[in-house]
Amino acid sequence: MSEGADPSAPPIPGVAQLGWLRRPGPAPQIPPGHSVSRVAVEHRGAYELVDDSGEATGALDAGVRHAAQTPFDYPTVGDWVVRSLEARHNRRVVITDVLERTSLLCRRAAGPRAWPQLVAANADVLAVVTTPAPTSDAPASETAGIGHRIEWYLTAAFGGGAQPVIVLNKVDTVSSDECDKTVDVLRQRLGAAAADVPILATSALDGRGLDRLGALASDGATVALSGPSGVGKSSLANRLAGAEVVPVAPLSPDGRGRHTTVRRQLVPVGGPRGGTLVDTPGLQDLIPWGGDLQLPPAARTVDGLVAAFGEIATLAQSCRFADCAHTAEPDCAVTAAVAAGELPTERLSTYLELVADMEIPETFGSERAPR
Ligand SMILES: Nc1nc2c(ncn2[C@@H]2O[C@H](COP(=O)(O)OP(=O)(O)OP(=O)(O)O)[C@@H](O)[C@H]2O)c(=O)[nH]1
Ligand SMILES: [Mg+2]
Ligand SMILES: [Zn+2]
Repeated sequence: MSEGADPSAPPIPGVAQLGWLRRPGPAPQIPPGHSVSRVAVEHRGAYELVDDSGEATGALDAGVRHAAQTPFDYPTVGDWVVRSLEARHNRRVVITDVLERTSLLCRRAAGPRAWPQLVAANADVLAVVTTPAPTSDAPASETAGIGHRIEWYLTAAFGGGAQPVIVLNKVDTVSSDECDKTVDVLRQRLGAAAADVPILATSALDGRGLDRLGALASDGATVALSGPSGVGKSSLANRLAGAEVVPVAPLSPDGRGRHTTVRRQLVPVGGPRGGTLVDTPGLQDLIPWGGDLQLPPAARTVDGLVAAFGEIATLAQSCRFADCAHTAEPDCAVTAAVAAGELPTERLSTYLELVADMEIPETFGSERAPR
């Protein structure tokens, strides 16, 4: 329990491992007959909750549901919620409040309409899982994992208040030279962000590097695992949990993932001094939500785009126009850097695509959530 909490109050069953002690600020007032739990799994209209006293299924209080305007008002995996101790309807406890988030990973859902999909709340770290070159003759930049736009994940993490790390999994499938080469390619690819983004080499098969990943998910910290299908997110979660908590399936014959994981799920790892992982379904690309994430100001210490594309942000200060789009404008310092070979073309094209995809129509927010 946080400092300043009433010592005579019943112990709040938000356990250290689930991250309750990491929450900043004073402990919230919990009404009598209620306690706090963390959302482990989200179903349509129901939530699997975990806390010290075990597991429960919760449903959103009707008043909270009616007041909800956008997807940000609904609980998501990783959220801390206030819930009734007693089950009321259909043996479900009632969720009466969603506590303020310390971070939020949010993507723009696929489809013609811009709509935010909350991926995980209160994650301290976003681990972007990828894989090294599967064969020695494949160029390192065209590997299964690195083909996706890794900077987009970093933008979502930085902008949502989570620390990104890159996890290069399946290093047992390549030589140590190939692994080193892939790490170098990744570092170059990340430009100025490379200094702020650790790269971990792991194998869920032989256990290499798992201590480093496990160390990130200790002392109540939450690590969300994201990345394309088949890179081994669920295998890493199971390995660190020491049990088959989430399903894993073989790759299809062409070496692609099968989208085995179909739901986001909190996976406690490492015992009482440990933390939690969030296993997520494979995503070929993650378009960060470009609108307001409704986080407290302290959670958004950096703008995601600036943090993920620092060298472009620096160059842009020398463009002639303050609102330069870095495409065909005269005296554009960014396109000039590309022409001079100082900024990789792919880095700028990834950036421009991202800026276009993150655009949010003005009308968002005035519509009701589609549930
Ligand atoms: N050689 C090797 N195989 C691995 C490793 N990690 C996972 N695999 C295998 O890769 C396949 C896919 O693993 P998953 O853990 O299901 O991958 P995922 O990222 O969770 O995939 P989705 O749930 O579809 O997003 C399985 O056959 C695993 O056994 C690893 O470190 N080395
Ligand atoms: Mg999986
Ligand atoms: Zn410019």
